[in-house]
Amino acid sequence: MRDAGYSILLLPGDGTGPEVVAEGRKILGALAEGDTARWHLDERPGGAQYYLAHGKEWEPETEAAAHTADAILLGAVGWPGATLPNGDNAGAALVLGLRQSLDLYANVRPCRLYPGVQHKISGAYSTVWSPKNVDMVIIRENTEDLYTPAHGILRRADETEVAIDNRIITRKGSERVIRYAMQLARTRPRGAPEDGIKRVTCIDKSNVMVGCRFFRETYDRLAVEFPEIERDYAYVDAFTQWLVRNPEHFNVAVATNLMGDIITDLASVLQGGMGFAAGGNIGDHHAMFEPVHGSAPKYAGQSKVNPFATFFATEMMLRWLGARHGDAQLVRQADRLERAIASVLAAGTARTYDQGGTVTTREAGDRLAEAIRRLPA
Ligand code: GGG
Repeated sequence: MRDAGYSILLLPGDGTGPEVVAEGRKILGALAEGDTARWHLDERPGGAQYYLAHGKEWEPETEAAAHTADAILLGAVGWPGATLPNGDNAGAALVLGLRQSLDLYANVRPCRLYPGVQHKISGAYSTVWSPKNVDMVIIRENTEDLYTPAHGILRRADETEVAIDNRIITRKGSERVIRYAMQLARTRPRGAPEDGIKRVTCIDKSNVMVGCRFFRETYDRLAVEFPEIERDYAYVDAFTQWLVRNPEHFNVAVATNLMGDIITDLASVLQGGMGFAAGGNIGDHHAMFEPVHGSAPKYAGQSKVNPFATFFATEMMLRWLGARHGDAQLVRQADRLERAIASVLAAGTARTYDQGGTVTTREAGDRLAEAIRRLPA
C-alpha cells in the first residue's frame, strides 16, 4: 500500500452523475470505517454544465489531477444544448479525452445478472435468462476505430455536403486489447456458464470490412500464445441474436470500439438494464471507472436513478487498484463490496424505479452502506 493511501479522483460530471457519484462516495466511506484510511478522495467539477457556466469543460488543474491520480471514478457527462464551437458535445473531454490522453485502451464491461435483479426482457425470470446463464465480460477497444478524430466535413456555400469518419484499426491497438481479453479469460475460474470453457469470442464484421479482417487476423495470431483459451468467432450482426438467445455461451468477448459500445448496451438488458452496467477504462498506467449510462438529464435532481452501476464501477476500481499494487486488503474490500451488493440485490430492498421499485438513489446507497457495515472489514 502507498504510505499516503491511494489518490482517487472523483469526476461527477453532469445531470445524474453527481447523484450516483455521491452514493459511490458514501459506499467508499462505509468501507473505510474500521479500516485504516487506504484512499483519499479528490472531487472536482467538469463536464457539459460546467462548460455552460464557465466556457470550458474543466479547469487545467482537474485535467492534471486526472493524470496523477491512482484511479478515477467518473459519473456521467452531457447536457442538452451544451455544444463546443466545433460541434462536439461538451463534456467529452472527461470521457473520450481521458481515454485518449491516459491511453485507456481496454474498456472492460462485465455483464452478469445477479439473483434478485429482474432482467429487462420480460420482467420475470425465464429459463433463458437467469443468473445462472448471464456472466460474461465484453472488452471494447477504447482508443481507435471510428472514435479517432480522423474525420472531416466538406462545406460548400454554407451547406455541409459531405461528412467523413475514417475507421482506424491498428496492429498495436488490436494486439493489446485482444491480449487483455485472453489474459482476462485465463483468470475467470468459471469460464462460460454453458460449459465452463474459457472462451474468447472475437466479434467483428470481417466478411465485409478490412479493418475487421485485420482485427480477426490479429486475434488468430495472438490466440496461439493462449492454447488453453477456446477460439470463438461471431459476426457482429449474428452476435446480437446469439447474445439474447444463448448468453450462457459467452465468457469473454472482444470487439472494436463502436461495435463494442453498441453490443454492451444490448448486453446490459440481460443484466437488468443500464442501471447495472459498469465499465473500466484500463490502460497500462492509468484507469478510470464509470457507470456506462449517460447523464439522464430528465431525471436530474430527483434522486431517482439506479446507482448500482456506480457501485459495481467502485468495486472494479478497488479490485484494479488492489491488483496493481499487490494490496490484498484492497482486494478483500472489493470482495466485501461485491458480497454486500449481492446481498442487497438478493433481498430486493434497494429497487429503484427501473426495477419497478420506489427506492431513491440515496436510499439505495443507504441500504448498501448498511450491508457493508454488517460484513467484516
Ligand atoms: N458514464 C459515462 C458517460 O457519461 N458516457 C457518455 C459518453 O460520452 N460515452 C461515450 C462512449 O462510451 O462511447
